Amino acid sequence: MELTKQQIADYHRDGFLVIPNCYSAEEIAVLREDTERLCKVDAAEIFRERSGAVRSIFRVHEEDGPVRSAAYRALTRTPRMLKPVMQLQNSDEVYIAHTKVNTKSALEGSGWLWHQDFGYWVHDGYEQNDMVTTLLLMSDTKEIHGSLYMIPGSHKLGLLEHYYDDSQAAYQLPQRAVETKKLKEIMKSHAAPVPIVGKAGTLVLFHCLTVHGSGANMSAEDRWQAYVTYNRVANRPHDVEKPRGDFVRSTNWQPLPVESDSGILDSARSAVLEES
Ligand SMILES: O=C(O)CCC(=O)C(=O)O
Repeated sequence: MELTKQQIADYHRDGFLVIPNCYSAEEIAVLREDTERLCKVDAAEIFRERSGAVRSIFRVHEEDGPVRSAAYRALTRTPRMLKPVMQLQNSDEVYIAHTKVNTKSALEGSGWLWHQDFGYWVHDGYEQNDMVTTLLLMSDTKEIHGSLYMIPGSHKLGLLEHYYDDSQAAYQLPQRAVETKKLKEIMKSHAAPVPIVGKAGTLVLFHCLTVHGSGANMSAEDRWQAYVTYNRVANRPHDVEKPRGDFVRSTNWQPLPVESDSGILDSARSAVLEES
């Protein structure tokens, strides 16, 4: 899949682009089954809500490690995901800076304060703030599920100041966030935040400076979403003091090959063969 000129223009105007019906129900079923398996693993790559419910599973795309997943690895290399990223990054040499699956659990899953992703990553040693994240909806998502919201055009504001907020009761780690006063100004001067809702299989691409956030899951259904952050190999991070772990700041900057669009389903067939 290649993005049209209009889609590229929309991405640059809004800081995000939503593409419904990108992955099939069969592909989503394979990814969901593997997510259920990963939720039972005990690993440092898994972050939890205070209640114990799984919140995020990082580093699902690598070949090694306790939360490796052939299905997610294949997803990150499907032409449907990788080619649009290459178009938006103006480069055929991209690698994965990190992956995570946010399993915002029914009634227990808490939110993310308004932030830009680069508000975190600026400390990781990247020179350029033009990274692209893909977001795949893996459950039918409505606002009540704690959908993500994006502020259209907010990526054009450049990097905003972020502070550390530890006021969130349900999740124990502090989050980086944009100050309330600044957010009010931004919300007054931009179009209303857009909820990222839709059917499972919807793909979203967003810029690392787009201001986004989400609320708690108020429904009785889990909200599952996979995030893959891509970076140009040329923009790999320089050394920093006390670098964050490989699960969130990958040092595997081998350029990714574009593989097959059948990769997710093939991974499930291979797993069945291995078991038999
Ligand atoms: O999954 C969500 O609701 C929000 C995730 C998010 O904003 C992030 O991980 O940066």
